[in-house]
Amino acid sequence: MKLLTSLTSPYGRKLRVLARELGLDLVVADTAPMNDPAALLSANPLGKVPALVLDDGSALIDSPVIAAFLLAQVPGQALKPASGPGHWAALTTEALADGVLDAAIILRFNMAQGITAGPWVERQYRAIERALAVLAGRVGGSGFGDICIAVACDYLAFRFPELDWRTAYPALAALADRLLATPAFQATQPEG
Ligand SMILES: N[C@@H](CCC(=O)N[C@@H](CS)C(=O)NCC(=O)O)C(=O)O
Repeated sequence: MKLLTSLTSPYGRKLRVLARELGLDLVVADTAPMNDPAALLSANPLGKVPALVLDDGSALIDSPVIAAFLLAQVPGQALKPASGPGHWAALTTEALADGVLDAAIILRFNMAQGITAGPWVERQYRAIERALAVLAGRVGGSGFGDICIAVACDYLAFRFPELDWRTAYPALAALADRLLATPAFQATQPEG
C-alpha cells in the first residue's frame, strides 16, 4: 500500500507514525497537493493528502479513515481499543487533534493570501486554544490518541512557534518530549 502525502502534512505524519508503530510496511509517495498531480486526483477527487492507494488500486481518503484501516490491519494491536468507551474516546481525541490541525491549516491558507487578522482568523486561534486545553486532559488515554496529540502539537511548533503551548500545558509538553524522541517521530520530522 502506498500513502500519497506531502512530507510536511501533519495528517500524513499521523499515519506514517502509526504505520511504523504498528510495524506495517507503508510506501510513502511525496505528493504536493497544490500541484494537483494526476495520481492524487485519481485517488482523491478532493485533491487533498493523505490518500492511501491499496494494492488492488482502490484508494482510501481522509486521515481518520486511513488510520482506522491501518489499525484494523493488526488485530490485537495495543494502540487503541477496538470497541467500547476507550474506542470512542480515542476517536474523539483524534478529532480534537485533527481539528487543531484544520484550524491551523485555515490560518496558513489565510496567511498565504495576506489575511492575518479578522473574526475568522481569531476564531481559529480560539478553537486551537480551547482544544489544546481539552487535549491536555486527554493525554494518556490511548497510544493512538497520544500520537494524534503529539503530531498536532509538533505541527504548531513547526508552523506557529509563537504559540507557547508548552508553558501553558505541561502535560502536552511532557507528552511531546516523550513521543518526539521515538524513532517513528524522529523519522517523520517535517522540514522546510
Ligand atoms: N480531513 C483531512 C484533511 C487533509 C488536508 O487538509 N490536507 C491538506 C494538506 S496538510 C491538503 O491536502 N490541502 C490541499 C487542499 O485543501 O486543497 C484529513 O484528515 O486527511
